[in-house]
Amino acid sequence: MKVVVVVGGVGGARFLLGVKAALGLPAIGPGDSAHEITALVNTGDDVWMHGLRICPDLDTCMYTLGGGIDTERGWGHQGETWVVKDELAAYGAEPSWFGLGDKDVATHLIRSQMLRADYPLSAVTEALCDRWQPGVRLLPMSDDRVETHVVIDDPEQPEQRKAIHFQEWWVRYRAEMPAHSIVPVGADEAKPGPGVLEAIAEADAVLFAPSNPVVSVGTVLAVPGVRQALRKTEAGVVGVSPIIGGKAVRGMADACLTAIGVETSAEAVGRHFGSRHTSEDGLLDGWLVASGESVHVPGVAVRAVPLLMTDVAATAAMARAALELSGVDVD
Ligand code: FO1
Repeated sequence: MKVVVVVGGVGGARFLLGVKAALGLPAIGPGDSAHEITALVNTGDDVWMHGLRICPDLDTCMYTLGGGIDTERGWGHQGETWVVKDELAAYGAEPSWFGLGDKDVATHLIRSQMLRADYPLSAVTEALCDRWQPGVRLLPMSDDRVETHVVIDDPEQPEQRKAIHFQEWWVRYRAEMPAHSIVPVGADEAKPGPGVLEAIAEADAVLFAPSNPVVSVGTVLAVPGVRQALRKTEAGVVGVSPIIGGKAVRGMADACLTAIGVETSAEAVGRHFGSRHTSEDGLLDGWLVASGESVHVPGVAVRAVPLLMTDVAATAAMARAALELSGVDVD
């Protein structure tokens, strides 16, 4: 079976552990199975810092599925140290608010070196995954530069507005400054990465992980051609709500939803993605919401199941429910 999952960072990586388990693969590391899982990963969070290209969502998926992640933080290596970060701060090198881990620096050095040698991000990711063996194919949504910027009131001149990189809004300001708009800069000129459209066309099932519907799933959908491929594929397309009981499970999906004028509820997000069959730009056939919630999304089959990814078994049950809702039967 070919399963495609649209993912962002922490939530997406955790969901992929469950998709692997649901298909009989070990959650961590490679496994031999007739099933093929392809993750279409958001690259809008990517950023140049201290001369290094950082790809948070690709790295979070790679480390989580390869067994290197710090499960507490949800990003970066376990057993990480911060000597380089402290040395940079001693030089007064900005930004000092971003947590650059020593082990992480090795990943960024390899990636930055390869990018400077004109390898595309997809080839870089493949090379890095050679070591980590995530057991799923991690495809950047695009090899072209797309960076999510957030328009806020300028802290220095409140009556002015300014755009800052998503990482600054998210990490430095904890998304506490209201976002007037969220813009995937470069998306219009970006092309889908190698294999992205083919994976969607050949899929037996396409799932939207419970990632941030705006800056993660939304950014992947902003790459020209992706929405059309999703509307055309034979596969059932099923999303998993990242909102439970009107709250974002983690991260700041609520701050992002407010920025685009969508209410923070499973129903509003489901309607935001829309129905593939009864609207001309909708994407969903099915929408998985949390037990006990009564959600109606016109033209979309809604199912309520436990949605908290408390451990791999719970996540595998969610993944199985999503796959069933998409029309495939998981043995
Ligand atoms: N998130 C933080 O909240 N603080 C950090 O200092 C931080 C550093 C960092 C370094 C590398 C990396 O791959 C991710 C990092 N993240 C950090 C997480 C990242 O900002 C977010 O997880 C994603 O961008 C959102 O999906």
